[in-house]
Amino acid sequence: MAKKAKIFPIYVLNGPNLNLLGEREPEIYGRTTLADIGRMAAACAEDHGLNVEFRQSNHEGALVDWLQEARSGACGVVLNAGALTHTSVALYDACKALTVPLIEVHLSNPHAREPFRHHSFISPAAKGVICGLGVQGYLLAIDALAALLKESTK
Ligand code: CA2
Repeated sequence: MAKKAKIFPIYVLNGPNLNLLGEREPEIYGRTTLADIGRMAAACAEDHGLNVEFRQSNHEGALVDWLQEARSGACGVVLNAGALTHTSVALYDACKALTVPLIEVHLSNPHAREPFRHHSFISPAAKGVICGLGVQGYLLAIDALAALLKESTK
């Protein structure tokens, strides 16, 4: 019998303070919690026959470790690096080293906010960037990765 190829999960990685979603600043980030987003992401991936590995850390090094892990353990990455987006060369290097497609996501639109949020160290390493669409952005990113994966396995 022919062996079925293993499909790795989509890593959905979240950076500092995103664990506070739904608790503070609902006017900017909405009322949905990160756990809610995790459940919605899992359901969206399942519709595509995929799984997600959904994680959050307040620590830059943990995110670097997970991005390195994704090189051999993920079929794609959705990254909301939080404020590290605007500061982290280490995350830029880890994103550049990815061997799978990366979609950068932000709940808010950083370009419509303070000037220090206008630059992203992630964007140059990303296949695409989605911002300002709230939780929907995560789901659109999963849809996009599913389409890319389908295209690459044709
Ligand atoms: O809009 C986004 O998704 C951001 O990545 C969120 C980051 C911010 O630094 C980026 O510029 C844009 C902040 C995440 C902190 O989230 C909180 C949620 C609730 C209460 C306080 C912070």
